[in-house]
Amino acid sequence: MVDPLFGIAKLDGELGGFPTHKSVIFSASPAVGNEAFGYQIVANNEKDNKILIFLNRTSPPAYFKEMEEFHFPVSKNIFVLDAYSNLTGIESSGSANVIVIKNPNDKEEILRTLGAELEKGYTLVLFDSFSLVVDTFGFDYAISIIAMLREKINKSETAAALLFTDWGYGENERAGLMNLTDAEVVIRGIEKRVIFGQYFGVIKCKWLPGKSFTSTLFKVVKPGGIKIAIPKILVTGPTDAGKSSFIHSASKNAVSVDKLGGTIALDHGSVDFKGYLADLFGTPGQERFDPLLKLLGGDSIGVVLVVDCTKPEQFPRAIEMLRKTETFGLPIVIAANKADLPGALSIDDIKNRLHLNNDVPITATVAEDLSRIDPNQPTKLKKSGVDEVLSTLFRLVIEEDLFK
Ligand SMILES: Nc1nc2c(ncn2[C@@H]2O[C@H](COP(=O)(O)OP(=O)(O)OP(=O)(O)O)[C@@H](O)[C@H]2O)c(=O)[nH]1
Ligand SMILES: [Mg+2]
Repeated sequence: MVDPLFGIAKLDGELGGFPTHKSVIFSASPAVGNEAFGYQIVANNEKDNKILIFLNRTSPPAYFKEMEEFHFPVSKNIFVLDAYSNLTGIESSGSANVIVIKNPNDKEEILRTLGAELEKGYTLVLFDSFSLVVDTFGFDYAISIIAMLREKINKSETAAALLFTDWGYGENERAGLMNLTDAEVVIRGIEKRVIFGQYFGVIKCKWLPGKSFTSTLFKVVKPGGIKIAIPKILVTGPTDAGKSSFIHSASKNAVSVDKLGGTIALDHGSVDFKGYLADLFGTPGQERFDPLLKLLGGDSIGVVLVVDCTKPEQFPRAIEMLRKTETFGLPIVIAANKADLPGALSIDDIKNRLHLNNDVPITATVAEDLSRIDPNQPTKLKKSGVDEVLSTLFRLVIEEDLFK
């Protein structure tokens, strides 16, 4: 077995993976779904872990169909304890990997069957859904299930995830339940008449006492699963530094409003990279468009400052643009672009001449505009450092807490 992961970089980073002997509850407000967290965890561990899904929310075939819609593999390492089918009268799939509860209303049978299964060497157990256990049988029974689960995972190499929808239960009962789990991740919607965004954040982790955590926007996409959503990254810098090229290199579907090779309005590109979805907005570089800078900078949550590393005379202009976009103070990464050209300055040289804080990351990049390369002509695509700039910036951005 390989230690389980959440399969969501932010959670794996903050919690150090999904340690065995631990239970993590995902509590979602009713308006947002939490099922995708289960699919994500299952999909990221099916290769190296033996997984048991306690399923009372839907039927095993419906569950696997949903996995396929995410393009997640359904392997023989995934077992389902089916506490659903016999409620509906629909026969369970009968597959070797499905263990059927004869009477899903019989809490003794559930406790007994689950207890027996938990002796069978599963390394990961998922409850989908634990709040349905509470709704059907009450808090006392749910607590007895967690107590049994804790006892079993304490003495075996098992980790457990519980999906929970928070239907406004009593504070004391809820707290009693949460206290029995090792970590709690809340999943919430940003609501204003409609839900226009979702975020999650760890609010408790017993194995990392004293550590503080931040909340993160996310999207659920099919195929793909849970992606960290970064709504707006600003890409700015002097004329011709390579901002439009950077955005085209970083994203598959970028568009630019250009005239005679220079940007006159903006660039936009969507990035799907390492579990992140981000929207990049590029500014023009020419001074005559400066009135646009503040507008384009608004609502950004991170900045890429692109400079041409053969043109230090433009560096004061780069700093002026940062000021005019009113983005000082946001996480920022410098793309020291055109690093392939003769006369490119060293990273240290650029740092000194830009007079920026020493801890601002700088990466040498080559970002030739791939969209301008004739697809019919054989050519060597030049691109380097672009992904590194993105991953550094994404890491800085998600360390900031948007919701505190
Ligand atoms: N050699 C080299 N050329 C580059 C690189 N990045 C961009 N270029 C070239 O530099 C020129 C300017 O690139 P753009 O991406 O249009 O620059 P920009 O910053 O968007 O320019 P404005 O929008 O006018 O401010 C183009 O001809 C690009 O092909 C690079 O890394 N190396
Ligand atoms: Mg441009």
